[in-house]
Amino acid sequence: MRIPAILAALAFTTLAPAAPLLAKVKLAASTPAAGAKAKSPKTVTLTFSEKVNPAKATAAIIMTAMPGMPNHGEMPIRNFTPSWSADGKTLTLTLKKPLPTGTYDLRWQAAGADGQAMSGKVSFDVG
Ligand SMILES: [Cu+2]
Repeated sequence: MRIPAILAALAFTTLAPAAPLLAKVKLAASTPAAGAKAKSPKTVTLTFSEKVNPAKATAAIIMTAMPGMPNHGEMPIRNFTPSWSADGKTLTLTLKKPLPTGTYDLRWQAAGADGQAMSGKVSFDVG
């Protein structure tokens, strides 16, 4: 069951205190948000809790399901261009074509000031 895990993740994000110095980097926000249903997004963003090292950051958009395909498997979406905000906290993935209807995992890895690579994922739907 996925919804309680998503709610727990949201609660954690909301209740987490301000990051102390050299805290592990974590995801502060994303668009689409975890559990959201988006309409044909053409950009996907990840905002981290602190400035991250762009050279050590990765992001992948994986389509995990789509209507009418029971055994879809994992399908990486590669037609995007990454760019960073001036403050180094937000990564924007600009897609050449809007995401089609389906279910997606947005997987990330990033390291902040402490150099430790952290990772996570955001699951959302498009339709
Ligand atoms: Cu697909």
